[in-house]
Amino acid sequence: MTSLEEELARVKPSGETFLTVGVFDGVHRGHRHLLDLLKRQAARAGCVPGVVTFRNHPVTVLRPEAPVRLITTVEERVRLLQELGIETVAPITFTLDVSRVTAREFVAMLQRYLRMCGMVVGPDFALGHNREGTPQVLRGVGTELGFTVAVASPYDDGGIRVSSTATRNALAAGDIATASNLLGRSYALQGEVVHGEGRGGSLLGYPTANVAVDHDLLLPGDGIYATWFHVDSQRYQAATSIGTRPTFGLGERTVEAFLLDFRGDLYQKTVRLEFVERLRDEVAFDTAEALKRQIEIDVRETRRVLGAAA
Ligand code: RBF
Ligand code: MG
Repeated sequence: MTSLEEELARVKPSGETFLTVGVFDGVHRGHRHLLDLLKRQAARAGCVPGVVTFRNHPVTVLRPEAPVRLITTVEERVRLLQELGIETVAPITFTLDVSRVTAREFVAMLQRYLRMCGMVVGPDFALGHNREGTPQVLRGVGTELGFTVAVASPYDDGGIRVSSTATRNALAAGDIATASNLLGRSYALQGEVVHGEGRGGSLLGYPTANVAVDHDLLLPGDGIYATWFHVDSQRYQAATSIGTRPTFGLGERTVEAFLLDFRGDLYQKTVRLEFVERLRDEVAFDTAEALKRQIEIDVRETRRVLGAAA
């Protein structure tokens, strides 16, 4: 058995499945349009709706020189898909070996291991080696092997392109409103609170929770953001800084949240930062004093923004 087959064999669907295949990064509004069709088709055929999703982005394997950072971790994608009623989610690892599997071999595996009775694909979809498995080719294979192929209409939002790439571009520019609009929910980052340098508390009087984020995740562009900090089913207002802290000489890029109304130990907790609005660029201040005065303003701005949004 190949490792792809092993991953597929681990999934135990509760019945025959209607499937779609893709990264589904962000699980954005365009994805949900396709998933709605998938759920309808599955119900009509008496099958379970399922998604085969790549853990890693295929582009990072096919063109390592052009790395793509993800909007959502595979764990978040699985959770979001399940919340949408996708009963069977099969995460698979994209490798060079997987890239060489023909479309026909691939769908035969989906039939064998996931009991696929039908597929839903997007209009620009192509599967398998050299993207040979276009919707038309898949239909032909389906007729032979015994599964149906439905093609979703392009998702149209009054001419706005809803895509993972558009969402990544908005995030990189710090445009949280556009990113959240494309996603159809507030953009958020998840991570674990780790130890920082301790300078925020001792030198600045603004101790921060440093949030360690998966290395293959995209971060919003460097800058200061008004955020909600979710931990232990509570949420707190937080002024969050993403950047290299040039005031103190360039360091590693960190995500640091100053919680406005909370003092206490958060180390090792898994937290979620919900981004509401970008407040400003990160600045190299001449003195710690000057930065401190600016953070005071950031805190006021954060209260204003989140007070209005609450
Ligand atoms: N560091 C900078 O070098 N420039 C900034 O403009 C800056 N703005 C910040 C704004 C807020 C609200 C917070 C919480 C931190 C900011 N920092 C900034 C990061 C700060 O330097 C860092 O938290 C401490 O040095 C501890 O690592
Ligand atoms: Mg800190």
